[in-house]
Amino acid sequence: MRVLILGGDGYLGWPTSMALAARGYDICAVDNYLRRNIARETDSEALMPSPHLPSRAELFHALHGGKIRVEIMDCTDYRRLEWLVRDFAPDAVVHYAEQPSAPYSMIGFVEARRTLVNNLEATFNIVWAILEHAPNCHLVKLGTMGEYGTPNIDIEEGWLDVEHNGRRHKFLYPRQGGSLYHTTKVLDTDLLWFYARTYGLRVTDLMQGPVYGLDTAEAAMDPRLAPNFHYDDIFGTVVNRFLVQAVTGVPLTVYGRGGQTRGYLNLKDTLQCIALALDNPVPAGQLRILNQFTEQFTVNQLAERVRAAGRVLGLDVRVQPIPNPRKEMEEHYYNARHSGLLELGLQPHPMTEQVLVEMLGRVARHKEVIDVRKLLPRVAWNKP
Ligand code: USQ
Repeated sequence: MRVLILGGDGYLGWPTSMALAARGYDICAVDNYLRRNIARETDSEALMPSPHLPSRAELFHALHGGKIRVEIMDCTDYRRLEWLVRDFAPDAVVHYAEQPSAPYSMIGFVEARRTLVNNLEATFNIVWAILEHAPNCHLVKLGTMGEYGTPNIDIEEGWLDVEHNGRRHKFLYPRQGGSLYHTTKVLDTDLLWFYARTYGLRVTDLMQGPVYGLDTAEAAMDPRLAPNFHYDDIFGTVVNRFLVQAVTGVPLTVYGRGGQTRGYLNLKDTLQCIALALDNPVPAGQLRILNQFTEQFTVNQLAERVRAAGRVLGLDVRVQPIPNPRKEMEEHYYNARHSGLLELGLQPHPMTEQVLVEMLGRVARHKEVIDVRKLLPRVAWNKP
């Protein structure tokens, strides 16, 4: 299979590129280093340095033998993107090429517009490049569980049967993103559904929860192949932040009451989900939505897990709730269906104490370069 990976330098894009190349697929990884640039601009650099994409691809080739073609280009440049789709002729595209940080999208006008323009244009352009140059291609797009928000009813997988005045119709499940970033993903889904039902595009939209982990079969070959690990308030997700706080003795920053429930998954499971989506393409004209997470728990429960794992390593982990910089529900009902990927064959790797202990150990090896000033939130929602 020939797979074009947009956003191939990212936390998910790079491990995905290696994992699919290791399966023998022809891979082309595309990136414009947007995340690296924003990280530099906002003083949010990753904990461990990672070489640029061509160097990582060369290293992977030297150690594994698998080949990853690299194109450094911007997916919002339609002429270059359509040239690449014509030239590479993909069977599938995995689309991660989005500004992925919710806090970044809430800093102010410039950051909100950059998020909106990048995310919507990248999605719009890849849709058109496929329609014009590779119409049978399967588009596998990374969405987010955050598209649904935290409604007071069960969350279905993408669609909801609605009965109204005695008649029934199936609609996209109602969505309400909690940040401008999450809202761009809602808009992406609407675009994809329009192009699927109107032009016959085939799409899988994966609604993913926060991902954790550094450990993949290919990344284990050399530390320079590891996925990037951010712990700051812009790119660091709550799991990474709590691990770094535990190692440095900074109290875990639970935002508000800590009852925020999310669906989490191991990076190894993201790689499985992508492979399962690719190996089971959808017919033309279909938008398949799958909820991509394996376990759901609250921020308080996560803090307790990290505290328990810290005890194993002799760390005295403290928890200190702080005022919530975000506008979100802190206690709420949450029950999201996630059977689609299990039915396709996903074998979950749960967040065991052992998994957390291993991650704490990895982080501890870089303790001396951790900058604790990056640990407190700098971005508040609702402050234009
Ligand atoms: N949180 C804390 N303390 C912290 C950091 C976060 O309590 O120090 C809380 C947040 O308030 C939120 C929850 O933890 O309720 C998750 O926050 P997060 O920063 O881990 O995740 P989020 O901003 O939602 O974004 C991340 C990824 C994004 C992906 C999303 C999936 O950055 O790309 O789409 O997870 S989801 O959360 O399901 O929308």
